Amino acid sequence: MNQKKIITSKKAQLMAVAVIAASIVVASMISGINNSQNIQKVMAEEFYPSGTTTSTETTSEYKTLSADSINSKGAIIKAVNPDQTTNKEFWINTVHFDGLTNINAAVKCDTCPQNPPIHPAEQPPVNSTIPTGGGFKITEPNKVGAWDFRSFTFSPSQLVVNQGDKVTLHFVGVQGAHHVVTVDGIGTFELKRGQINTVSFVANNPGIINYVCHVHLPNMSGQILVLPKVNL
Ligand SMILES: [Cu+2]
Repeated sequence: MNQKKIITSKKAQLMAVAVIAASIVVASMISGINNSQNIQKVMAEEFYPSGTTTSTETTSEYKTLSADSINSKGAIIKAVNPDQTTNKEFWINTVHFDGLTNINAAVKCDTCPQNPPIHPAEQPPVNSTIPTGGGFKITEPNKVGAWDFRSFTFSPSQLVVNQGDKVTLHFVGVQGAHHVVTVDGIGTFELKRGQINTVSFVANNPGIINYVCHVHLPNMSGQILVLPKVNL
């Protein structure tokens, strides 16, 4: 198992623009936010990240703001507790989706015996523009007219953590024989099918940390949104 562990106490400098972008994303994720509130207090309404929380004190991860911190829909607004840091652990699979053009998939070989298609293959799109970078692949129609379209992605590709959390990412090589993954500010590593490569770091700065696969751009990419702590 080719595992790396990268501990870093200082993340790449996240620019102010990233912080602003993060605030916008948070605001868009949460319904009913009163825009007049301090943007620093725009936090989750009973919102919890999708990763595994290893702390036993999950409820203290967020603090309920003062009694007047109720939005127009009556929801209680909570903010990241500045005194609480939590371990967050995520398993990120490398995935590709295949769009096959007939139900009984054809063999991708013109000289091989073919499975009889259950229905005729769809016609390939005319003048389809596919981004370069390796993340998309279209297989031309074979002798029975079958073709397919492939799209690579990370699953999950959107993560949310709190500033100060210790974040552990396990990248799992499932589909796609070979990936070269960079987690911004953390490092770059190769990932092959059957490997799990782990990186750990402390999310010191609010903002966005991107992770990408250089072999499958532009669609094999993800973001870690680091929510800012607030002074209550
Ligand atoms: Cu890849």
